[in-house]
Amino acid sequence: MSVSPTPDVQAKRESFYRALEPHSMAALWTRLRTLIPSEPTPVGVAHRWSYELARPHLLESAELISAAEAERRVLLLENPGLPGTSRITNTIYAGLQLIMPGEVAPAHRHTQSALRFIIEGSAAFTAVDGEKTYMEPGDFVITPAWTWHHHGHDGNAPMVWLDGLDIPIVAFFNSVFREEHEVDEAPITRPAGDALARYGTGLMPVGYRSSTLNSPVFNYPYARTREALYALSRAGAPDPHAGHLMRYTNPVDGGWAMPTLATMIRMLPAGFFTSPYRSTDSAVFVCVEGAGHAVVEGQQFDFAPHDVVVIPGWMKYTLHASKDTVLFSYSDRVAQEKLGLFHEQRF
Ligand code: 1HN
Repeated sequence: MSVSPTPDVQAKRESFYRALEPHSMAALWTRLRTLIPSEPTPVGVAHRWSYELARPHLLESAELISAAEAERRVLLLENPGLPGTSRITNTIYAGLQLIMPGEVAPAHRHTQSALRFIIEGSAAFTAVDGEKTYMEPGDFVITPAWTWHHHGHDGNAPMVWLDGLDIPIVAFFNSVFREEHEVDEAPITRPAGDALARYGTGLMPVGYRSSTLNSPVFNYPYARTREALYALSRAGAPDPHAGHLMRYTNPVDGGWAMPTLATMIRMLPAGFFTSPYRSTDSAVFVCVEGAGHAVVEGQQFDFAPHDVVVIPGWMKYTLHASKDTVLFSYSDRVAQEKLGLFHEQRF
C-alpha cells in the first residue's frame, strides 16, 4: 500500500525531478505504470472504409497523375486515430493502388515487405524478382523485402488492389533502404506461373533450398483458395471464434507466407455470429464476398465486398455474416509470435 507524501516531501521530489532533466535522466517510478501497463492499450481506433465511397476518389486520381509520375498511385488508408502517420495501425500500412491500362509503375526495391490483395480488374501484372504474375480479384500476392518489383497493365479497365506493408515495423528498427532500378521494367527471366508450378501444387523440386524468409509462391490465386474454403465449410462446423479460418502458408516449412505479416482468409456461413475474441495483433480485414458486420468494443461496422475494416490489437470483437461471407485479413502476428509477444483471449 502506498502512503501519500506530505506536501513538503512532494515539493522536494518535484524539484529533484526538475534537477534531473538537464542531465537527461528521469525517475522511473514516475513513469512505471505508463511504461508497463497491466495490459495492452489499443492504439488508434477501429474503422471501416467503404469501397463505394473510396472508388470515385481513386478513379479521380488517375486524371491528376500517372502511375509513372506518382511511382505508385495509391490512396493510403490512415487510421483516424493516428492522423499524419500514414499508418492503418501502429504497426502496419494499407493503401488502395490503382493502375490504368497501358501504365507501368516503375521497378524499385525496399526493405519493407508488401502484400497485394486484389480488389477489382484483371490483366494487370506485378513482376517480382524476374517473374510476372497476372492478378485476379481475390488473389493474394507477395512482394518480399528487397526484391525488384514493378507493375504493368495489359487490359482495358482500371485495376485496383489493396497494398499491405510492414512500413512502421521496419521504421521502428530504422532499417529502411530503397533503390530505384535503372530501367522502369526490370528484366523478366522466368515464365509466368513458374513459381506456382514449382512450389505451389504440393510438389517441390528435389534438393530445393530456400534462400528467403518468404514463401517461394508469390501468387495464391483466389479460385483455389475459394474452393478450399467452401470445401472446408461443407465438411464441418466453423470455429466459434473465427469461422472457417485458414492461413496462407510457406510450402517450404509450413510457416506463415511472409516473415512479418500474418495473412489469413476465412469463410463465415450465412447467419453465423462469432463469439467475442481479442488478440494482441492489429488486423486489417477485406470483405471479399458476402456481407455482414463487425462489432468492435460495442461499435458496429457494416461491410460489403471490397470494404476494409481495421481492428487495433486487444480490442474485443465479434463478426456477423448476413450471407455466406469471405474475409481476407492481415496482421502483425508473425512478428509478434517471433518475439514471443502474441497473446489471444477467447470469450
Ligand atoms: C510500394 O513499393 C508499393 O510496390 C505500394 O506497389 C505501396 C507504399 C509505401 C512504400 C512503398 C508497390 C507502397 C510502396
